[in-house]
Amino acid sequence: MTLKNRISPEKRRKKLKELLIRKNPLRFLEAHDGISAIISNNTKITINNGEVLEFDGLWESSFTDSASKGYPDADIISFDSRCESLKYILDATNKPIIFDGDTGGDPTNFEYQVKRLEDLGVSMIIIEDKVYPKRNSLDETASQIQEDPQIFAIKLKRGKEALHSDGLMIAARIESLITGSGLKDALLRAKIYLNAGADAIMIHSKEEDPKEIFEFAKEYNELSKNISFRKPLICVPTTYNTVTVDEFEKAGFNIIIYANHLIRASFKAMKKAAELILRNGRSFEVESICTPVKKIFSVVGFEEIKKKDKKFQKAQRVIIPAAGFDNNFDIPKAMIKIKGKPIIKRQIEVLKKFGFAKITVIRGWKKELVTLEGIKYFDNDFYDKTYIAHSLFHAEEDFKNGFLYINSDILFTEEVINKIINTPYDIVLAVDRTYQYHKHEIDKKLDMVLTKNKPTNRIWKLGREENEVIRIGKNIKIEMADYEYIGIANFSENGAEILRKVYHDCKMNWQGKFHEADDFSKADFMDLIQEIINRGFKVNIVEIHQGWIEINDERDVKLAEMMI
Ligand code: SPV
Ligand code: MG
Repeated sequence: MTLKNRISPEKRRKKLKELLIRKNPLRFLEAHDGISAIISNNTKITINNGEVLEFDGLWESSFTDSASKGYPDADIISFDSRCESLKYILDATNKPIIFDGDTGGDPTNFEYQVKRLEDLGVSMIIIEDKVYPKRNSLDETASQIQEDPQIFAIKLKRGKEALHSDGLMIAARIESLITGSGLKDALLRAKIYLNAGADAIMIHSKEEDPKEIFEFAKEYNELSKNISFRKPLICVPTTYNTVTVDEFEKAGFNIIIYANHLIRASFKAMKKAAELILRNGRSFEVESICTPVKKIFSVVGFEEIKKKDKKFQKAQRVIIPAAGFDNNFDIPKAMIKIKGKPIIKRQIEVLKKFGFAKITVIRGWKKELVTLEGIKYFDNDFYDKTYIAHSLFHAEEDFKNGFLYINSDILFTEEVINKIINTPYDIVLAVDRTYQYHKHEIDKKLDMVLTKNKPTNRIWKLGREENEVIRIGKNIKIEMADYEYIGIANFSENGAEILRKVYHDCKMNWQGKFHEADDFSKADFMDLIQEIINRGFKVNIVEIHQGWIEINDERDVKLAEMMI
């Protein structure tokens, strides 16, 4: 379903009355679910004189609604269930709907049905003058019991009185030709029903020969003259299917309902497909009679969703510096496979769930190995002389909406990203305290963080309080540290601007050792963060508890593979 065909119930309800004034005859096609309603609604053809033909509205049939649910048409499917199908049909079209109301139940039932259909925006309900529970009219041997016409007339009146507006039309369906009561009875009933306030008359027949239908139409025209008003006349040419629209028009019919053809056509096609798959032991042979998956996606509105997804994608980029040389691996860390999938691919999969579609990667060492599609690349060809802070600035043009910074050697869960992107801070680092519990020997210097407020040991308080970094670096002793920085940081637009200003100022003016680096050219990301703090800007933390792993060596690869 797309949102294109939205229309208010009030507007839709009136459409049939408006159409009946403008056009004759009207053609209605059956729909029994959303997709058949899409076909009924969308089908258009151009004929020789250039005229475009389409159906004027949709018929919500009791036969095809029941059959689509695998049930017989015998008043078994509840009114609620019929309305459920109706809702999907209404969603697929802005054309008028005629609802097949069966017998309408007893007069009280009928009043409630009228109310419900009116609220939903249906333009016409047709009830048949048979006794509940009815049997489908097309079956030659089913028992067909017709209602007393005066009792039926009361039901019509009660329905009309229950109306809240003048949009919904109530039509009487005469079954005399189905039950064998004949033409005379049909005409008698027509008069009674019209006098009771019926807004239209439907005459039904199950004969292949249209003779009795045409006879009725002729007499109906006479009757209309005699009573000095004429209400629309409706037919359902399922059996007398050789009669053309023009012929019906000449005879005086105003609405023609093609009542069951979509379900019958689809049944045959479905059966053929099922048999072909069994016969061939594969589905290849069935493709030529199948609609492509993409076509189905497109008619039900998937393309629109994709377009909107694109429009509302996060403007903010993810920047992943992946230029550095590594001692432990012979390929860039971003490309190390964890259970067959490169780290960077795993990172992107998580990020996409949060609407991050713009990913920037800075390559350097063995850049030819980092070639994933859909990524914007910058290359730091001097990766051996200038370190990560400078690598990052190769992507400076992508800072403008703020950015999410992620090291290329970590795996993380959705929870980690969810936490860091939902903080109000300009610059925020994701930190963890689990280094305290690391069982394996830590033989690598970790990225340690000291914070303004000392962390509490109560896990339930995680991430609740605002806390700032006061020192960051590898030279902070583990015993002294409050947290470990995990390699993910978020910069708002303002945060990115602070980072830019500090970097460029240092680049121009800095001399000598730069925090833990020998000089500015060897600056790590953390050295830059320390400089930002020293200049009085706030760098906040968001505390996470596990859900990430840094891949330093083969041992970590194994550990990660165990965790995934
Ligand atoms: C229907 O489509 O459910 C109808 C028309 O009521 S018929 O099946 O011909 O009775
Ligand atoms: Mg029916």
